[in-house]
Amino acid sequence: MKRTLVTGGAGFIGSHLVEALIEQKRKVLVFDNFSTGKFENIPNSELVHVVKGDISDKSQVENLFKKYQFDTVFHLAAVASVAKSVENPEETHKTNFDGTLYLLQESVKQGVVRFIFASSAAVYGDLPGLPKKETDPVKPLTPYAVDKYASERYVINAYELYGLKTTALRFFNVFGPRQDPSSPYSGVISIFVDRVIRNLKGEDVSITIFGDGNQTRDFIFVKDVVKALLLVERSYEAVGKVFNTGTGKATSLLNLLDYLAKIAGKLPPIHFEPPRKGDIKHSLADISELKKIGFSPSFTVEEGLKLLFEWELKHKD
Ligand code: NAD
Ligand code: UD2
Repeated sequence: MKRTLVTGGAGFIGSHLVEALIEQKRKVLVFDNFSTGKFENIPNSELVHVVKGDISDKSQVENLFKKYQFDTVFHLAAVASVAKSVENPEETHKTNFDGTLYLLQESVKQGVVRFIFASSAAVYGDLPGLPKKETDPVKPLTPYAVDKYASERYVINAYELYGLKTTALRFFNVFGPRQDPSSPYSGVISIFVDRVIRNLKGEDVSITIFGDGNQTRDFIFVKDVVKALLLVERSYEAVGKVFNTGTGKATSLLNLLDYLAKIAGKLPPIHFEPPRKGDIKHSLADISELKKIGFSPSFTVEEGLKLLFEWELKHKD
């Protein structure tokens, strides 16, 4: 039986994908350098084999494909922090662009069946017009977004040029268990839930809202992202295409806090600060293309928040 490769499988989203693949009784290989991923994120199962390695090292990627045969490659490994990509564009480019190219080349050579790439809504930048359609113009504003967009084009073109059956998903704002709340640039939901729980446990913490709190995002629960990844893998219509991956619904930060107050019963003090430089006010996906091939999200933001809150309560000491 061939294995399914998950690059970045020790990370936030990757580890949820690995969990779902195990449920399908598939043999999984996680390739990860553990820069932000954690070993304990990976489900403990005899179906999972973990190889520590770096996608930006061409010979390591070549050796991986020499040693193992893959049916599908889910390529999620990346320096996922936009702030890091701005600080260190050369280093992050090696992972976020070169790494994608090496994986594509080896996948073509080996003849893998499907190649799915984790792109980002960041490719749209700050151009006006909502909700975003896949055919809308892009404006990648950071090294992270430029590398995602360039990788996406290489991924999609690999179908026409070499016959590799590829798909790219532009994830919007993903949230859920195992998202790291430790940086000020972590996903806002991971930060809010962390503060709410620490406050409940008696710590002296507060929540900061940059701007007026009316900014909106298309927050998607991580299990729905996994659902989309597995759906496009099975869909012939998804081959050679890019899909927005969100819920198609906008939620403001103030909405999030209302939900959390209901779920937790109590919120920490809230401070308002000026909007962050470069922040966009609204972001929203048009998901009609993904819907056409059978996608519908299973979780509302409120349901996802409740699950995340309960998970964090159990796992935070
Ligand atoms: P994450 O940081 O938790 O996961 C990334 C994983 O890649 C980590 O396990 C890390 O150790 C690994 N990695 C990094 N560089 C590597 C390298 N050179 N070689 C091997 N492994 C390497 O981030 P995440 O939020 O789970 O993101 C997963 C993917 O989804 C990324 O490609 C990210 O850009 C994309 N994405 C995420 C979001 C979001 O809201 N979280 C939004 C849009 C796109
Ligand atoms: C996401 C990405 C970012 C970049 C951007 C491109 C994440 C975590 N961030 O940023 O890297 O790709 O999309 O458009 O994937 N906020 C607060 N208080 C906090 C933290 C955040 O008010 O403690 C605000 C923040 O200023 C923003 C909103 O919450 O207005 C959402 O922030 P985010 O970083 O979760 O997501 P986003 O879409 O701004």
